[in-house]
Amino acid sequence: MERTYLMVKPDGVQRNLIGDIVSRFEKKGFQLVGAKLMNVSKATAEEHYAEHKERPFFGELVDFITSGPVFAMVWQGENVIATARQMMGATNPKDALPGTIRGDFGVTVGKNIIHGSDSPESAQREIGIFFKEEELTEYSKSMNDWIY
Ligand code: DAT
Ligand code: MG
Repeated sequence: MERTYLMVKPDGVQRNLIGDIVSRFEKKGFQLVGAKLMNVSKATAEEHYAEHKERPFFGELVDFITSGPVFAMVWQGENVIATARQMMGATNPKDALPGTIRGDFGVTVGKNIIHGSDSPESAQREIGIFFKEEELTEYSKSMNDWIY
């Protein structure tokens, strides 16, 4: 089953949005595999956002993601990577539709509430950056019979 890395960014944690965000993915029918509230080190932030290191906003991005605790999560389900991206909404909240997380809660691109992996390769890479194998749980949920 496909897995993705999702992270409530420091603005989402400070704004008490962890519960709402977790609830959306739960209600959708995805399964939580691992989660933790954590501080991100500068080195981890730079590794996570390595693809953006030449972009002018890279420094701000690293400063922001290390500015307070994040809520790191791994979710599992059919097409969870692409579906979670749709549920997050466009990168810039001004373009994100109502009903999406960024559309409902965000205003500016620099504080857009949530991160989500954008491909199977980035999901595998990002899960590996933030979680040890033993922090992820394999369990069956009877509710899955009513989802699949
Ligand atoms: P996403 O988070 O939707 O995958 P991304 O990978 O292109 O978007 O960029 C990573 C983060 O960098 C994004 O969530 C917010 C920030 N960012 C992107 N474009 C930006 C810009 N033009 N100015 C400031 N921050 C930006
Ligand atoms: Mg991205």
